[in-house]
Amino acid sequence: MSHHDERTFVMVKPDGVQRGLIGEIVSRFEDRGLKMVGGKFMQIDEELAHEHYGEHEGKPFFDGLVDFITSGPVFAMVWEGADATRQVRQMMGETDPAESAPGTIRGDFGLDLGQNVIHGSDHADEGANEREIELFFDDEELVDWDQTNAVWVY
Ligand code: RTP
Ligand code: MG
Repeated sequence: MSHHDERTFVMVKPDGVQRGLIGEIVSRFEDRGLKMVGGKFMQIDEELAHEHYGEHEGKPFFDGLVDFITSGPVFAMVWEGADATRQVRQMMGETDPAESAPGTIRGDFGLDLGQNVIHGSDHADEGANEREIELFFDDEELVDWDQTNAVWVY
């Protein structure tokens, strides 16, 4: 991992899994030159949902958000690359798909504020990427590897 590289947490939400968008979303990050260092298909339980979305506890949409994120399996991932957290957020688009530019993941596939297909660590929230990676993955689930032909990245 070179010095400017970082890791970020990304997750295909239950609506994205239901609609068969895992491959499409993984492809977009691969095409961008980011490197996957962890990935697992899993079911989020109530406790993990509360921890993951703890910053939103008490907000009117919180209960619905927990119900949604626990409604079916997700595909959790860790991606590595230069400025990865911000890169991923740019590729995701805005929280509301209707506000997201065409070409972004939410702009192309998101249905509404709830069913917005993907989660990525917030780059404006210092350390959110590391916290979320730790919450979802054990150290031994993350793989260090060299992408030797990645000279074309970005
Ligand atoms: P996420 O955490 O899921 O990646 O989404 P985000 O950073 O773009 O947005 P955030 O503010 O963290 O909100 C988390 C999720 O809560 C739902 N939401 N609903 N009804 C509302 O006003 C509202 N605001 C947010 C969205 O599904 C959002 O992804
Ligand atoms: Mg967020």
